[in-house]
Amino acid sequence: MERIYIGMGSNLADPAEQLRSAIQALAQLPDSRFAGVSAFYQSDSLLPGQPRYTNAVAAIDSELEPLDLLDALQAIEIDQGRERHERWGPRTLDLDILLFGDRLIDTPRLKVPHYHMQARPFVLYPLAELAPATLTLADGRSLAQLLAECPFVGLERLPPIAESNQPAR
Ligand code: A4P
Ligand code: MG
Repeated sequence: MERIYIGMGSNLADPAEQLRSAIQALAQLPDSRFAGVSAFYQSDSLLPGQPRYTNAVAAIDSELEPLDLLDALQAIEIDQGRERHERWGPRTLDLDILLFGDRLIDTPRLKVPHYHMQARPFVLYPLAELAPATLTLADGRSLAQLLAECPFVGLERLPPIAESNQPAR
């Protein structure tokens, strides 16, 4: 089993509901165990003119190979109505593999750690709810260092509603 962190984002069609559905789907992944989810966070889109995003990070422990997990995540995105028209376009659901154990993956379809995670508050702050501050990325920087360089600006942490983010058991 390897610990995998998955970044979730949505800015269309009731984003919080999209994330809750994604959590239920992640809890059903084969050969995997759901290990937790952060609070939900809202922030403006990095691209102007798009609706605000809701983001969260989930953790799973899995025996899936990275590309099999990517296939499964893309199937969940499509299942929830994701249409790819333009890069960075608005989306019902985006699932990014942030970290996969301590693997460094650099293939055409999959790059891990996820390329932009190190400077995005809407990734780092929810990740910090689940991962130890001593967690170290492939470039040697710890999560604590990345957080120190990434101010909590423009981010709104939504109050957790009693266990509503957790998958049904
Ligand atoms: N791919 C490569 N590595 C990975 C990985 N680690 N995890 C490939 C998942 N996929 C990975 O992804 C394009 C291709 O990346 C996939 O086919 C896969 O083979 P995509 O999801 O179709 O494209 P995208 O999401 O439009 O592009 P990208 O670069 O992933 O965009 P981002 O970085 O997700 O940015 N503002 C806020 N506040 N919150 C957001 O979540 N997100 C974006 C999109 C812009 N602004 C945002 C947010
Ligand atoms: Mg993506």
